[in-house]
Amino acid sequence: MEIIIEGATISLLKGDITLEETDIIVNAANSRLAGGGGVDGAIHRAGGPAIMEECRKIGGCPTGSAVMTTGGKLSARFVIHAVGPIYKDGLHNEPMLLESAYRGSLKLAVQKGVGSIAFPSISTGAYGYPVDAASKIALSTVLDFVGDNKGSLDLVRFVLFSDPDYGVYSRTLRSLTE
Ligand code: AR6
Repeated sequence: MEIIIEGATISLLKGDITLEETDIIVNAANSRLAGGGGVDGAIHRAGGPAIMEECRKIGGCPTGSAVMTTGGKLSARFVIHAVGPIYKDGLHNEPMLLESAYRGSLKLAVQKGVGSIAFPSISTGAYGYPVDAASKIALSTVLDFVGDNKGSLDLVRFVLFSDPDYGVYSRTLRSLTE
């Protein structure tokens, strides 16, 4: 599914984000930038050790923030490591922290002057954020950002790892743009 807003394409795909050819792919990292399972494990495996070397130098990243490294062997030139919240009950600042992880990533991409960025569904795997609520935050943050930063990004893509997640993101995008 794809829509164009203010000249920027917002696209949803089902697939493996490590294969994306956008300038940047975003990793759902932890605050120690220590690597792990899920999309984090997949990105480090596919991108090779150069990514972890830079993560070690950076040292860490607070929840709700994002940092950038090389893309190593990936097609993407850069990886943004965004740290989403661990979901408890929705009453511990989780929505604000998730929005801030997305917004911080988008700002870094614009600062770098690149045109395209791909996100996974941050926090909805090991960190337990309900995907419906997370999709609303993810997509509304992106839509707000491209509206406020016209001409800065050509393509913002979400790469969803399952059919159900793709379905949820599609419904949310439709409901936010109708
Ligand atoms: N491409 C796209 N999406 C993927 C891929 C992939 N190759 N692999 C998994 N996903 P998670 P989190 C989806 O757990 O919830 C790690 O250990 C997955 O199905 O990767 O933010 C980190 O080190 C889910 O929809 O990230 C942290 O400690 C989404 O990516 C912690 O997990 C996010 O799931 C972060 O947890």
